[in-house]
Amino acid sequence: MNRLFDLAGRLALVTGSSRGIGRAIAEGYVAAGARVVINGRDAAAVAATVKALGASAVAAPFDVIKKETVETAVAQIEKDIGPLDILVNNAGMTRRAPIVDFPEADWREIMATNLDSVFFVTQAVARRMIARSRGKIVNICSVMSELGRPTIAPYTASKGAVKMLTKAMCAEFAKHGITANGISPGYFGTELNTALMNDEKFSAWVCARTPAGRWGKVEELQGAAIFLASDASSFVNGHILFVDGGMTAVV
Ligand code: GCO
Repeated sequence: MNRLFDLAGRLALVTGSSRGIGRAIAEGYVAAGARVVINGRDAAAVAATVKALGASAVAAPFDVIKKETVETAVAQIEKDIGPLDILVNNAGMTRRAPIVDFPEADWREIMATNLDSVFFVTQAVARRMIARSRGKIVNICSVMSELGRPTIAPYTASKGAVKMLTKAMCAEFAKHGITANGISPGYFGTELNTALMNDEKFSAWVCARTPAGRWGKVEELQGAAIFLASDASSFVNGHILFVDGGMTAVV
């Protein structure tokens, strides 16, 4: 049974993996036997994460929102480190303000980080996966791929788009032996949510709105990420797997 979830001999690129959900997924992949390319814009943070993860981790600090940079970086990774078996499009950010007050620059930064990056990195990696007739793509969506709440409209729009991009990838890539699936986290204790976790009222709302009655721990995303990157999900495609403590199952 373990063979189904074994990532030994596989190489994964996890964008935005120097911290938060991306780092947790990278740690899970190392534990499952994979080598992992750690990515982020901050080279020092990437280096620190690689040091912490050990010999199975390799640094690739590049900006995922620039198409040319992405193409060069992916070519370099495949030349210097090896062919990518797994891609996790995780890089993401948020800002919070009412729609009518939302600055244009913030809208564009969120869409570039959360959506353009998924498109550009997937273009570069999937082209090579197609040539090899195999690959596993995992896109980090959100409960906001399905639900809205005030002050995060750009983030919500971006995560809804990532959900649909995942299904579009399935439509084009499945015949090449590639699966493309999404993971939709609920409310997790990450830097992206520090302000919310420190807000007693909001945190109480999250715990009441989540059937599990609590915030998620990032290590609780590792199982879903390993499943969707492994042979265990060979006939799972275009699926969005919610890891949200039941939030989207209830009113
Ligand atoms: C917020 C939060 C959410 C969650 C996450 C859930 O402002 O409501 O940041 O966006 O963090 O996206 O999947």
